[in-house]
Amino acid sequence: MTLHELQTIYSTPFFDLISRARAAYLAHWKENEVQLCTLLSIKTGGCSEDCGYCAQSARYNTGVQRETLMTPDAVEEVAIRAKENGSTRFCMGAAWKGVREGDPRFESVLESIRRVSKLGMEVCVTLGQLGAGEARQLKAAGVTAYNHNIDTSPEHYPNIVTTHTFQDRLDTIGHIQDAGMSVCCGGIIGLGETEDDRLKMLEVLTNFSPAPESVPINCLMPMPGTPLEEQAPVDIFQLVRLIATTRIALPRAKVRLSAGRTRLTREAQALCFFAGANSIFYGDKLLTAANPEKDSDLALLEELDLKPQRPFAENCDRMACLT
Ligand code: SAM
Ligand code: DTB
Ligand code: SF4
Repeated sequence: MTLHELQTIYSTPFFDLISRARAAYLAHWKENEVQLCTLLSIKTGGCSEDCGYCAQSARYNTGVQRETLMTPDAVEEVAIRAKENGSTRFCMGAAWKGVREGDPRFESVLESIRRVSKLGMEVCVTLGQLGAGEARQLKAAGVTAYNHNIDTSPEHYPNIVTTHTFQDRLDTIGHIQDAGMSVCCGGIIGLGETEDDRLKMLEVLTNFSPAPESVPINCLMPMPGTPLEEQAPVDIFQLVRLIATTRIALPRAKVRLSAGRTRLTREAQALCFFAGANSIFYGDKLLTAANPEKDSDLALLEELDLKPQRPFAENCDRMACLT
């Protein structure tokens, strides 16, 4: 899609926009379901990169304690509990610039992936930059989707990160696609970007081939000690418009209402679900930041008559099961 097409959708009168997004959702998704994904930080803090929003960058004093890589046994234990709690997707994140074939830490992550994939959940990892060889090994180990966000528009990206480029992100995404993994790619809003920057980000996502399987939309959680700690919260109607536009532009993608839900009311989240969000991170911690309590999320879904998505093995008409 072009920027102009996205601007036209985004600026539709609000209720017409969310009605259209709801129709796009109903045309492509059978049930009022929300996927619950568990996120686990398998290696926390001490990252070489300077992403201005991130509490895990070694360049800022954020108070995040560095932790070494979790062992496959420890990861497996958390994954078993996540499955018991109803998660159908398990996402492991590492605060690294990237991964290299032959590095013992990469071998350890491959073993963790093999263990989690045997449990029957979708396996997602976010390990930073990778090349063709690393991507092939991850696919062979059982990765369903690789999360690598473009985060903002190509123009705004250098204002947020200087240690790697927007093109580096696209190159990694190309390797993920070539290896046959699904791409989970989205961004953050609230980084001081314009609404057009958000649509330019969406323009890049809509031109991926194949289209991203999931699109996380994070609202900046301003982390003390980072350059973006003073950023103002995102306007809820701008968030809803962006979700609706994403649902219309990428109707088959899981649109994940990601970081920042602790600052959204129940009513705001209901609007986001109506506008097409159909996935959330479930569990009281994201990587380092807070997320709503499990019980309050389950209560919210129940009040909205939304069901947690069934495990993908029972749900095989979805794109995610085919990958
Ligand atoms: N190091 C890997 C990378 O950069 O892709 C993976 C981990 S990184 C923490 C994953 C994503 O989390 C980022 O791309 C960003 O979209 C999101 N994120 C990180 N810190 C955030 C914050 N403070 N608020 C909102 N989203 C954040
Ligand atoms: C994504 O887009 N959001 C998640 C996941 N992918 C890895 C991470 C959110 C991180 C929020 C900040 C933190 O916990 O430090
Ligand atoms: Fe490192 Fe990823 Fe955080 Fe950037 S977003 S500092 S690459 S962990």
